[in-house]
Amino acid sequence: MYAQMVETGLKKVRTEEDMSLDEAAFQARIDAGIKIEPKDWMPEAYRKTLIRQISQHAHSEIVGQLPEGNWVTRAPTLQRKSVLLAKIQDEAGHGLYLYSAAETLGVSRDELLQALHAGKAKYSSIFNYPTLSWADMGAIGWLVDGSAIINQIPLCRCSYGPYARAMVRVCKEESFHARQGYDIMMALARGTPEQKAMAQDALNRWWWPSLMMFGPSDAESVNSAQSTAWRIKLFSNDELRQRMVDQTVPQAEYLGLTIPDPDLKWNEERGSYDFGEIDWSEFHNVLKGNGPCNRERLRTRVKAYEDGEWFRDALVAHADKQAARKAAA
Ligand code: FAQ
Repeated sequence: MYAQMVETGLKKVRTEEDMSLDEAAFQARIDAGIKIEPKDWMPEAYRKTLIRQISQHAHSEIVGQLPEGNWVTRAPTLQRKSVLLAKIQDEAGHGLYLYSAAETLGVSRDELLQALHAGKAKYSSIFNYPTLSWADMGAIGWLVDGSAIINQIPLCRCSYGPYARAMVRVCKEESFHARQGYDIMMALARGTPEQKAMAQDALNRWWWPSLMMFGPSDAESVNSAQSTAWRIKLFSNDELRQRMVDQTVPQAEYLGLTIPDPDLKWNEERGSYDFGEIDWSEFHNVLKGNGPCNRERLRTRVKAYEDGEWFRDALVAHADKQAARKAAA
């Protein structure tokens, strides 16, 4: 079945000649822009790729609550506190839609969580960095949610129906998140010299990790070619990263802040910014579990899961009781 493959960069993509009749029909539906739904036939590798990506995405949303959760009790005003709280609750909601979307592929939420808690499943590298000041709430909303939107808008048109539909609502909420982050940055940038310095420091620390969120360069992205053929990915990691830089530089200029990249330069010919080399050794180190907060994040998630066991048990007991009552009626 996997006899003939075509090399595309680092990744092997299945050609028409390799495909069974079912697989060729499946690929033709994807090429025609028809959504794949849970009960449709799909190649095992497509199912596995989606489970991998959607569950990593769900884990990112859930673990992603932790860096901001750190500042709920220290938000400077009641309004900032309620906005931040609402945003963090939205992230929990995103995790839940995404776990539900993954479950439509025949995997249970418990299995997915076990993989996360055992350190086997990935979540976004960005959430392994500490939040040292209130300005980090601004930088996360502006840069991290901003990057998430750029990555996720195309996913609203991806080939798998439940994932694409979940993304529509997620993207709407992410837009509010990015806006609230920029609003914090604006208040700080227009504040006292100390506040502006705090905003600059947050930008300095979050800029490069935000660029890393888009994943390895196209030349090193092992999953891109096949995911693109299956329309799980509509744009490459580098294309989306470039979009983020082009969109964000003018926003930084408006704030009067400096992007921490001496090589950043407008390229007249390309009509976009050239930017400096990303430190990929830092990215790989974070992925290996050695970022500044990896261990703390995982420990916190495992503890929250264990502490919530009584509540999950109560829900199941209640559901069982309801089902028994219905059956007896
Ligand atoms: N962190 O071959 P590729 C958010 C892994 S949500 C960790 O390019 P692919 C909202 C990748 O999994 C943020 N691992 O892989 C929020 C693969 O390893 P594997 C999450 C990364 O799948 C805001 C290996 O490297 N968003 O922020 C990362 O084609 C604020 C090779 O990479 C999504 O998950 C990374 N940054 O492309 C919440 C969006 N990058 O799995 C709270 C959906 C790569 O083979 C507060 N996901 N890796 O072992 C995607 O679009 C893709 O999965 C990519 C990676 C682009 C992340």
